[in-house]
Amino acid sequence: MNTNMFKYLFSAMCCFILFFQVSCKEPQTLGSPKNLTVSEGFENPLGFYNSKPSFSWQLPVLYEVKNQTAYQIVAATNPELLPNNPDVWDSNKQESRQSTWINYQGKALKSRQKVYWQVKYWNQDDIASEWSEIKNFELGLLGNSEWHAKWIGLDTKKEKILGSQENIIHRVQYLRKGFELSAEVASARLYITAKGVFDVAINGEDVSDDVMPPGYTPYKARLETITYDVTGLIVSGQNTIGVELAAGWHSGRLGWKKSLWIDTESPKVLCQLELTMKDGSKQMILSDEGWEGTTNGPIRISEIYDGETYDANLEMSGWATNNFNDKKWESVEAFPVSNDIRLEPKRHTTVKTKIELATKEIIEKDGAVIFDLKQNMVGVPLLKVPMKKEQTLKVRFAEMLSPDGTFYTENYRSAQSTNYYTASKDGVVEWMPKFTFHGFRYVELSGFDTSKTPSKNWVTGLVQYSDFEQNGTFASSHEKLNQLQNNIVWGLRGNFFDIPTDCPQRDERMGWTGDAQVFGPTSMFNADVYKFWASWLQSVRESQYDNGGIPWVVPDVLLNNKVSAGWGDVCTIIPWKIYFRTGDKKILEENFETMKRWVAYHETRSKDYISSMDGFADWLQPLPANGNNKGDTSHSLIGTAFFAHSANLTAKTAKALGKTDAFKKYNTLYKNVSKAFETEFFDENGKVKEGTATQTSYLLGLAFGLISEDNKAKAKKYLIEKITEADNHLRTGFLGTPLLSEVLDETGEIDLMYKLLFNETYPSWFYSINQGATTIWERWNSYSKTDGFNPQKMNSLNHYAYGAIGEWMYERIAGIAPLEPGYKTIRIAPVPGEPLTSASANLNTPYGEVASAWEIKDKGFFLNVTVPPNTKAVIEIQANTSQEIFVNGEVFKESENLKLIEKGTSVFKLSAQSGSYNFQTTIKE
Ligand code: RAM
Repeated sequence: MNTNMFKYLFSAMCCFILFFQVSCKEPQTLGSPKNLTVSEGFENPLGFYNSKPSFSWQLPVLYEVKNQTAYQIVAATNPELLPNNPDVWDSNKQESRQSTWINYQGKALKSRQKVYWQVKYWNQDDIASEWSEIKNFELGLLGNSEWHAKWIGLDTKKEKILGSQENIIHRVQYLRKGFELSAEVASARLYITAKGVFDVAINGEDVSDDVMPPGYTPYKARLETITYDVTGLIVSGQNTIGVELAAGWHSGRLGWKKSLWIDTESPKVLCQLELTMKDGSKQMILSDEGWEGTTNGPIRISEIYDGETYDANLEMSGWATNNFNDKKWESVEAFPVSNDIRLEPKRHTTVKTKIELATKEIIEKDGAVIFDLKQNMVGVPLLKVPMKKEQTLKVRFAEMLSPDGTFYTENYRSAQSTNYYTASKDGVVEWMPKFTFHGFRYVELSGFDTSKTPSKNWVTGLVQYSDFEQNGTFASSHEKLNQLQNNIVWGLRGNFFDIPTDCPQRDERMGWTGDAQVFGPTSMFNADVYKFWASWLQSVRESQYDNGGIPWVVPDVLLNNKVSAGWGDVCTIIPWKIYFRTGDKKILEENFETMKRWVAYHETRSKDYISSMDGFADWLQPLPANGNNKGDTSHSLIGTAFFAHSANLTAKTAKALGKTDAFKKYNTLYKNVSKAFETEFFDENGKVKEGTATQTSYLLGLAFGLISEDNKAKAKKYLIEKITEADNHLRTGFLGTPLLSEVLDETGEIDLMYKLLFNETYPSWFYSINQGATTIWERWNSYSKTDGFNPQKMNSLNHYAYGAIGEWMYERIAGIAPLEPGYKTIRIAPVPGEPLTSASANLNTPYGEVASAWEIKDKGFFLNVTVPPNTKAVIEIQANTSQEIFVNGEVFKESENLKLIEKGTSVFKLSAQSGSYNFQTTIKE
């Protein structure tokens, strides 16, 4: 036998043995669970906030895994103890289909503790899976008593530098401390926060790439603390820690209330470096009076609204390293940590630079050079510009150019949004501002070395937002609809800068509650923002007034005790929407008290259930008869509608939480307010009474279920009349717009909704796209090619509210919606309509990825659906007979995976187990 033949026979034998083994052996274990997270979607968090977390995982996509019937979680202080000797928690085998939000029930956990955990599941046939990989979480410092450090900083108020609005400017502080370690370090954690914003370095190395930490909370109530693993930065022997500290939201100009800027507290930092040595001993390096500081560093001024000024002549090379002489620096002031402001680990992710945008075009105009990124964005520019010593580079920003090519900055209002950089030598300067951010598409530079020809690589846009990932995609056959989706996503990226902001560029950038309420649901499809919202809702709770009112903005920097209907209702709407999309009851538990107090506040502002709560009404309704930003809809009608809606959501919350009495109470209240609403504002024919009949008044009545069964069809008829009167155009502002699609869809007017969505003329979504929009605008007519900019200065070109249509695009154009909380049952019901020939979306649900993609071609309707494990889907498909439906190439017949549950006149409802399906039907003529 020659060697080749031997090889051949040998390998054939091996194959045979292998095949025999594989085919004869029943699978003993299944593939392990995936995507393990704790609480609101954290993966291996460090400095975690929650000592009673919940656990979630996803089942792998495998033919043999349809559902989970049981699970087991084990947790230990050391990964080596897993899975057999868990010393923290063993859930034991639990018969349960639940694979998300399982509450921890092990030993009490304390600050700094690191817990390792893993999970396994049993499938529908009671076959166990492999254990998952081991994940962990490490708690931060959970209470003020854990802090031994002191608040430190320089008195920056005493210089009395005044800013653009006579606001006190606090110069940026540079603070440092050297320390010596005699032993070798095994592990090091830096716990840190600031009254202001900071950047920290150890031995000259940046500790992180976080942008403006710790972030923005109601500072009088709570400050977030951050934990960094700095083990790799500490050496034995001499070390140095250095902190740059700026005013940020805490001590800078924010909002419009001058009295609040005049007397802001000088920024301070609090940090505690905890070291565990290799010999097991522990040591702490604290912020205290032993630190030195200066304000004579290169960052001279940094304000969120006004921008940053940098003087390279004042650079202090190596200031955060051991070899720096700080003799000329001052000793800092130190203050003990008090109990009145809670120090809690940050409960969502910090802002980071997420995307880099290259300059697409350079425009030279009247001596200035303008860099066009072709995308309205939020963050800072990274500059690489040739300069001559002592030249000062001026960096201006704009969202758009005026028709004559000049910079349009009127809409920044009092925000200067300008950076300055003074060069200390000739050559290319590389710089980016650190403690400010801008909303812009264009960057204008002047003051550089004019002997050099401007080049695109001088300016790169660093896009900054809270560090979350994309959670879904939407695409279609229509270019403008795809641009709209793009604009929605950019609106999200631009206004999720630690808190949900109304706009990112002018002298606001505040957590306007109404805008958040309107856009929140759409954001949840596009990005993984559960933790972002849960965190901000904590700020909402902390900002609620004693009388139950919710302020206009959260954190409340207006401090005017004013409340607006449709704005304050964010505290009922967002928790409910989050619950429905995640299935996590914790969000309801956390917010239930606030909801009740808000509804009680509604009650105090109404008589016989009719509200007198004022507010911004249907803000920025287009073409208002009265010319007012508040639109034409009756304020009392709006107030009463939201009173009813919030009572209803509170009732639903009570029900979900098993609180029967509370459910009855709020449900009765909802019914009473609804009845009063209809009697007060609608006549017996379902028509809105004189003076208040707007699209929005009908939408509110229909969307919130406030119109009696008998009158619904009539009210709908009047709504359609209103739309027809407007030549099939919308006439809705902030409050009405998100309800349009919902109401028209539910009342069977999908064609009309398609008409509104695909309108090209004002007012419509595509109108702004036709004028060149790359984000969602504040107004339906912020700009037009023929008339230029809206003359009002309140004219943001990056305001996410009208992007609320995104929810309907996912849920109905592509067709993915939850039927049960958390997508345990999914509704796949796309509604194809002219002019689309295809649409698709995918979405990361708590159970895994759902996909729906349809296409019309050659008189056929093709639908591809993916249903994740441990869920089921109800798929609605149009056909006249089941013979017309083809599944994976064959005529539909019932199987274990796919059952017919309802046959309407032309729609078949199928129940589908997890898996992938290709449907095909014939298009009806
Ligand atoms: C504007 C804000 C916000 C809106 C309020 C009423 O100043 O930008 O969008 O909610 O007014």
